[in-house]
Amino acid sequence: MILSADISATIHQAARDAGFELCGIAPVRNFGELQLFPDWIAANRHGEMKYMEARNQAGDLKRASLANSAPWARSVIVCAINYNTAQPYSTQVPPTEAAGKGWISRYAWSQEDYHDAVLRRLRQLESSLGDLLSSTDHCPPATGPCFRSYVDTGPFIERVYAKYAGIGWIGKNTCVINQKLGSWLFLGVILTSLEIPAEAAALPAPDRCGTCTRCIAACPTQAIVAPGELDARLCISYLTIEKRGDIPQPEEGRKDLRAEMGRHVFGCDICQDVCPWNRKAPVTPAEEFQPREGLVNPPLEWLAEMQPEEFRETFRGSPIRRAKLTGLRRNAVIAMGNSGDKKFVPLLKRLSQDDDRIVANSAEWALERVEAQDS
Ligand code: B12
Ligand code: SF4
Ligand code: SF4
Repeated sequence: MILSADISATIHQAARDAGFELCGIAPVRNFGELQLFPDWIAANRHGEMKYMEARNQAGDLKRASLANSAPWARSVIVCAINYNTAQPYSTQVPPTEAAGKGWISRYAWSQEDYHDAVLRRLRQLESSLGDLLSSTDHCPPATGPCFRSYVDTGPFIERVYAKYAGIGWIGKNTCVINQKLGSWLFLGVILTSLEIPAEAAALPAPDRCGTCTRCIAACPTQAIVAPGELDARLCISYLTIEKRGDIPQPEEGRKDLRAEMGRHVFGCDICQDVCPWNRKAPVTPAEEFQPREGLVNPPLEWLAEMQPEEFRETFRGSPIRRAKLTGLRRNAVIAMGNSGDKKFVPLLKRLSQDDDRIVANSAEWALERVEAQDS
């Protein structure tokens, strides 16, 4: 039989064996950060991400507390894996190399979709823990599910549990940052009905942002409205990945979001690129996170003209499918407008007649923008 004090060490070792760099265990509590969530939703900061509004039968927001979404859970095992690769940061690409090219964020150019890559490892961890613990009195079969693994899809805010599991602190850019590894980390979470003894749980990592505000200053859309508080509706990551339809036209007193998207075609890394804790971030040897050919600085014409079959082929098993073909083409067309490069004029003229109304609308905007540039 495994003694309580050994469980934490057993879990950490099994996580390392499954390929995670970091692992920690958080207790289930109503942490202060979770209490900010209902106001965040009430302020509509989640935009069109309606799944974040999910409520349980009692009408409580699921993500606000595990008591609302998984009342059987007693502890949260949080694992993290480094996905950084030996590629330049978006803020470091020389203008000559960036010209006419888009930017796909670091997490998304990978060989394998991170959801699959992380879930595979979580399942391995789950199964070794199941084997190790099933014979002990910690996990009697009658108590129902002992482990449930999630990457992104669980109805809870992973980063809050990552903080209390000691993985890292939540930076002013809202990302979890580890002192040694930086923030290029995917999180994977296993909820468990196992009561892991409090003394074995890690302490929350101390906040090491200090007086730095680089991420806030560098964000092109001012989406970080206060330290640690993001208005997703302004975030380029949201606009390029989650936002369906047209990118909204400028509101009173605000700059044009399309113009601020720059050359981003999927996601955005700026607030992490400028973070001093990523200056010496190590790179991963994991094959599945290495970039697919053609996805670092991809040519904008290629993306803007992509057809359904090529989209399916190119992005099979890639998180980029989430933007859908329309979204990716829309983003590429907007990036052409932002390039100011007149070589795109003939293509933009053609695309302004595209059958896809969203692409056509964006092309009209881009055409106007390119033509307005001084020759
Ligand atoms: C929805 C979502 C998004 C949305 C919204 C992001 C956001 N900040 O909320 C969008 C599409 C914009 C997005 C973008 C990105 N995402 Co995302 N995303 C998620 C997802 C699915 C849910 C996050 C969530 O619940 N947000 C809700 C808000 C309220 O949470 P939060 O910002 O963390 O909120 C806390 C603070 O804001 C604070 N707070 C709230 N109000 C206030 C007010 C004040 C005054 C203060 C001080 C604090 C404060 O308390 C909050 C908790 O209530 C998670 C996976 C998961 N299930 O958790 C991945 C996740 C957070 N994303 C991830 C990644 C990698 C990204 C991107 C880097 C991808 C990219 N390159 O484009 C960017 C990063 C942008 C950024 N700066 O956050 C990783 C983060 C890993 C890490 N190291 O932190 C996660 C954990 C996925 C994973 N499994 O690895 N994402
Ligand atoms: S991901 Fe980009 S747009 Fe979003 S908060 Fe960070 S810098 Fe701003
Ligand atoms: S850039 Fe500075 S303020 Fe922003 S997350 Fe990194 S250390 Fe914190």
